[in-house]
Amino acid sequence: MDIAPSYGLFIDGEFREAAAGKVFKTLAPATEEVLSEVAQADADDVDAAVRAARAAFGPWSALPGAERAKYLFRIARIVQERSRELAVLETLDNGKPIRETRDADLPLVAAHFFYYAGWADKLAHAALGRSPVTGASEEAPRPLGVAAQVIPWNFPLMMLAWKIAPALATGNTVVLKPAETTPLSALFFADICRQAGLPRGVVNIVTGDGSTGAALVGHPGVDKVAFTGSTAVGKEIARTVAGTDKRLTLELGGKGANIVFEDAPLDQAVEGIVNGIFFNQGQVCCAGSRLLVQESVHEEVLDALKRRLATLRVGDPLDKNTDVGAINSAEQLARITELADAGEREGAARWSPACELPGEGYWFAPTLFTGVTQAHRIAREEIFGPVLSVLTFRTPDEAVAKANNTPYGLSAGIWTEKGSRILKMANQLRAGVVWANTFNKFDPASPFGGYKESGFGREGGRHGLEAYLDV
Ligand code: TXE
Repeated sequence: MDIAPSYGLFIDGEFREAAAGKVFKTLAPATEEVLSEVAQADADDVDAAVRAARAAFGPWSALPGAERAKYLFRIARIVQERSRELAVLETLDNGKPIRETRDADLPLVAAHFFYYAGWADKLAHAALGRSPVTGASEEAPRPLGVAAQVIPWNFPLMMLAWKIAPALATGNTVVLKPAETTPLSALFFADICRQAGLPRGVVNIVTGDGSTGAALVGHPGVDKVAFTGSTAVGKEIARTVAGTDKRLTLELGGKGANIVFEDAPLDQAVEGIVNGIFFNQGQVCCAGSRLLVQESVHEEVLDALKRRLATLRVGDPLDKNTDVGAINSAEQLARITELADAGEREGAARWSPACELPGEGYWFAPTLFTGVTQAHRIAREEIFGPVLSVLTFRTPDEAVAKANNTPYGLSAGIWTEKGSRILKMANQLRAGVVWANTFNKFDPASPFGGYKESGFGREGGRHGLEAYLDV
């Protein structure tokens, strides 16, 4: 994989340096090596990108949906063709295992473009009501205009796909800002847009830190803001957007409960618990970071879990056998360390399997805490790392009460053989997604989003279109 020594901003179909000439470095978190220097966009660059998106909006939104679909299909196919390069790049810049980028991230990125390509030519007619008397369509969906999209570092390409695919399918144009620690795959994607012949200005990528994101969100030429990231920044963005006519969707943090009943297929549940919290080093908004296990099987589950954790291979993310890679940044590592230390100080018991961590880079061993109570910070705050807090319950009602006892509401998992229990609890849990006998399963056709401090609006599926349309 050849990485260029420097990358520019992608504005109006061309790569260019930042107007003020500023740059920042992006590192490989597994080695702390500098991968490349990337342009740092300021307000002038953001303005140029928004203007380019505005100029492109008229012609793009006027295209018949079937024509827009062709571009999305083309992008999806190029992503598939270049998925090896993309997987390596994403793994280098993010630190996540290549097995995950290759088998999860990249297939889902392509699937998102395929899925929304399928909607582009059906919006005017499909599923929306037709008058039985006149035959006329009762609803006329219209794109919003220029979408400002700010995304995080945990799934750089997947978050890009979740944001760009529905926006383009519905006839909007885009200015997207990737996170400052993972800008490379979005710039590679810009090249894919060129390769697909996407008209200039339809997709613009501005790289930079939070100040670039703030300039973008606050730009008066933006019609819609879509943000995925921390709850703190989400609230700040909500304040910026309040009092304007911009539309807003927010996908923020989480503290998902993975609930295991005594009648669950326990071997399968243990796999689901591991996948729920150690996938992407736990840097997942919908991670199952709280294990709620029924008291009667607590010991059994814990023993099996520890045996399983001892088999996890932590290390070089480019090694196909690696299960747990590097933490994305020194800041994130510091946050995880601080919360795990608080767990110990507050009296929970800490356990990690014996594993040797590499000397360079940002690493955190898979960790679990037992004896956790609701009062502990590790039971309440999003850790966003490979740290599992184990709590127990006796009855289904207690499990629901504990699962819902959080300011967040993004995800939950239920492990039981009882179908009726799954249906009942899925309604009682205040979580945007509830998995049953599985965890961290994604599908472009399924809407995803949160309650409470996890944000509002849905991405994915038919509902994901609504965020980019006026009807
Ligand atoms: O997120 P930020 P950080 C949570 C997780 C993590 C914590 C901090 O708990 O430990 O947040 O992560 C851009 N206006 N999640 O600090 O700062 C920023 O440049 C506009 C959960 O990395 O929210 C980046 O592109 N944009 C989460 C993006 O926002 C601003 C994923 C996210 O960065 C901005 C990530 C501003 N004022 C972190 N300030 C999830 N829901 O999956 C920053 N940004």
